[in-house]
Amino acid sequence: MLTIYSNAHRLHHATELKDGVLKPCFEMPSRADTILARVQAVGLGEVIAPREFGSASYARVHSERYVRFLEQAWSEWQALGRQHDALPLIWPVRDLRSDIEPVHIDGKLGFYAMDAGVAITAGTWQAVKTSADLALTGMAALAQGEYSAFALCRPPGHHAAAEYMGGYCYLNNAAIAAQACLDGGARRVAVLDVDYHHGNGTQSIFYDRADVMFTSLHGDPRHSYPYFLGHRDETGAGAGLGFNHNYPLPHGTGWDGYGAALSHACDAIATYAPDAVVISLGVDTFKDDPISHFRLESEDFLKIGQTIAGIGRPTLFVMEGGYMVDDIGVNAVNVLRGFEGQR
Ligand code: OKP
Ligand code: ZN
Repeated sequence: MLTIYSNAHRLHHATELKDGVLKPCFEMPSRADTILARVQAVGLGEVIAPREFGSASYARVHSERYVRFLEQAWSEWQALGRQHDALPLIWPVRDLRSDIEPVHIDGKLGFYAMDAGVAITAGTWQAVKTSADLALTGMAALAQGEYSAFALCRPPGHHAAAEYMGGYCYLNNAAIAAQACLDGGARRVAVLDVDYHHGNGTQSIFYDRADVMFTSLHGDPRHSYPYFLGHRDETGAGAGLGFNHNYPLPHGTGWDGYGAALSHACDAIATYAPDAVVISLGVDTFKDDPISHFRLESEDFLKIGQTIAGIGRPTLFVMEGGYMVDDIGVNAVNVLRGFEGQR
């Protein structure tokens, strides 16, 4: 399987507010390094650099003003003499207005952020746009006849929606790739999100559309981040009604519960008959993940890949979460090897 990778991810290493304290993000550069090392160790296939696509491709699923904000936030922050990571500190909850974009950077950060896990640093935009380019390059490879590809994205993307960032995510790499597939002439794309956390951003972007079916298996949002989306009764709206499927699962879920839900989800995706499948590949479902609560073993990730292969469609894997860095390479690449039939 082709892997698309860039060193640009290293330009982003930020702090997050966790347990009331600013700490280095669990989403750290060594994650991608470990996955790349495993890709090379097992000889998964060629590793190529991304092409540059540019903001117009990102603005197919994000608003132009949001993309502009991401691009300019660090220089606006720095212009005030600030040197630490740019983090939001006020949010437009319920009856505050969220229709007028603030001018001040402190207002803008809150306006465009869902949480305090998305710091912007000097290198963030370069890393973020390159991450989206990885997914777009992977989708371009499928368009040129590759049956599968692995975009080794970092930062991840699935919590980012049309106009907000959150949960370590800035641009929604999977959604940008899915949209590019449609723009290239496909009629239907399925996005399957197997990260531990609900893919709220991807769901939000495609919620009222029938040309992208979104399916997510994740920790029940009553107990797990992102808390405010990902319930079973969110089934789509308007033309998209019936094209959104959530499988919230309880803490402690192991292969029995997970495999059953995944098989059900993949059967529904096969029935949808998409031209291509995009997998939001998180491996934070692993038993030792430090911020998640499922109990998958490393071997179970092979079975995830095998089950996805059963859909029988060209497939782009887009890296999302997974924070047990020691095992993230084995677990992520196990999904890819399982998909390929453990060559
Ligand atoms: C990103 B991805 C829990 C804090 C949660 C945000 C988690 C973002 C996960 N104590 N922080 O979906 O892996
Ligand atoms: Zn996650």
